[in-house]
Amino acid sequence: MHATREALLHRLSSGDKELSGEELAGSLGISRTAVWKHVHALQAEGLDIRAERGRGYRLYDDVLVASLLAERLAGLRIGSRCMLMPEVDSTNSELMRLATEEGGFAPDGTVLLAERQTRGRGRLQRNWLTTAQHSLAMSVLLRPPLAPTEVAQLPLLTAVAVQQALADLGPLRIKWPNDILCEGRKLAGILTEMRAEPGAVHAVVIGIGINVRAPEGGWPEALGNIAGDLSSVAGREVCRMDVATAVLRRLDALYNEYLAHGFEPIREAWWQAHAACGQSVRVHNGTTYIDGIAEALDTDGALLLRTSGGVQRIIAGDLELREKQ
Ligand code: BT5
Repeated sequence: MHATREALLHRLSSGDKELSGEELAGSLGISRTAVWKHVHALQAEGLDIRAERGRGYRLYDDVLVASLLAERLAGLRIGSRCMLMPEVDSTNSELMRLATEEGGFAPDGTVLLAERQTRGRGRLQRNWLTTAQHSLAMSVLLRPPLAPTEVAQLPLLTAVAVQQALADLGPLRIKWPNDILCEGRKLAGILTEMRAEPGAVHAVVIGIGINVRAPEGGWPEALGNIAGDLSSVAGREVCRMDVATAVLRRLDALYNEYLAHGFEPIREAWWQAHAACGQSVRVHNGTTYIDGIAEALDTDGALLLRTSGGVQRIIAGDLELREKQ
């Protein structure tokens, strides 16, 4: 985006009141006429910026601004570089390319957000729906000092970060392995990918998709009974920049705690937030259904399931809650 327009959006997104043409001109180092021209250009791009006579300009859209996010995450590892793209295939794929392709420059802590994903991905080749202006699609690059086997702990840590960061909005629970639910509806999902060779991890990309508002016109039929959104849960309009900031700050704090103290405190927090501790569940592991009681989370993220034949370790799959939450 044009640098002055990004700076203008940064200023307009920072507060919740009108800013006069004079204030904006002063802080951006341009004339009031130039402010007016840039506002017009942004309006022509479809942004809802209104000029109130005698008071100034106000932004009514929930806009993502990379420089504002970087400012809010200043000094943290996560957000050391923040990028926003209007459209990508998948923020995970794009960030992995930026991290690993020849000349790949993206440093540890890089955050990539996109307004639209043309091939948003879930686990196991599934699709993830991102709706422009209503969803958050973001990926975080880490270059962790971990063994490849320990990387499986990072999506669990991320689920805890999302659950804790947004807990004020409603009673959010984690569903193994990486869903964030509220009253049985999925509000967010996490997809972690890595490039490694035996003994060395080069790049881990953690993708987080969050439904901040439902799509206009409602969810597509396939998601109608599954998906939920934060604004409905909170009973008010939730702002995407605030959600992104809260989640990434919490992720940064938990990741530092994890590097300093290991997985145990994270595992405990994860288990406390899990929707089915000690409850009856059914797991589909790709080939069969296994019924049992969710008994614990193993250190590598496997779910320990007490079945009629003893405790089974479930490494991957989908979990169905058998009891009402
Ligand atoms: C996930 O997979 O939940 C991981 C989703 C990760 C998405 C982020 S967005 C940023 C980054 N870039 C990417 O390309 N991906 C990451 P899984 O557990 O496999 O769940 C996928 C299933 O969730 C689908 O098969 C649908 O049933 C359902 N689903 C798809 N879109 C959804 C949505 N927006 N809200 C709720 N459920 C959805």
